[in-house]
Amino acid sequence: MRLFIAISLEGAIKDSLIHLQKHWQRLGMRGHFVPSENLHLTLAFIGEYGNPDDVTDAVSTVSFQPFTIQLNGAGNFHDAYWAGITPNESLLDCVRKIRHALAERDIPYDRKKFAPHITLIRKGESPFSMDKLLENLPTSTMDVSEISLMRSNRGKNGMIYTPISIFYAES
Ligand code: 2AM
Repeated sequence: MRLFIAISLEGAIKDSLIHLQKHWQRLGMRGHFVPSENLHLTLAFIGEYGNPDDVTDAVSTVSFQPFTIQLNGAGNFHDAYWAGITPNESLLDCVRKIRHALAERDIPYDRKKFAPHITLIRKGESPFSMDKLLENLPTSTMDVSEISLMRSNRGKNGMIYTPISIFYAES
């Protein structure tokens, strides 16, 4: 099954991103807009892996304190359009610990450098340059106290993300 570890978005950050998607749509952006229930920040992408219990065991060993994430900028990678997140030390530390726990158990994951982003549009087509999309970007924050192991399935109408395990911050 296809697995990844992520922060599911909620509250002001989620609202801002939905608002930004609508704003971009009004400006004339076309493409597959990620549905609001699918908005997430990926911390580690595992991909096809048959034993989710292994992953749950590995990530359970990671302890982290609650931390805050903040929207920061936007950009595109080819036809994927995303909103950025400030790579603050608590977030980076949490990601380092998760990836280290996976590596220790030989669980494969995408080792590309972590570039915190939330994909908002796939197969996007913009009628103008990125500059226009960068106007009036939100800077909302979210307090993160849990992280999820997610399963991804291709549904009839797009991807379906289902949490398999949830890991809570130390209080
Ligand atoms: P993306 O939004 O930039 O495509 C589920 O596919 C999540 O894992 C998405 O957030 C996706 O990022 C992320 N991801 C990271 N590395 C990936 C990879 N090598 N293949 C597919 N998805 C990846």
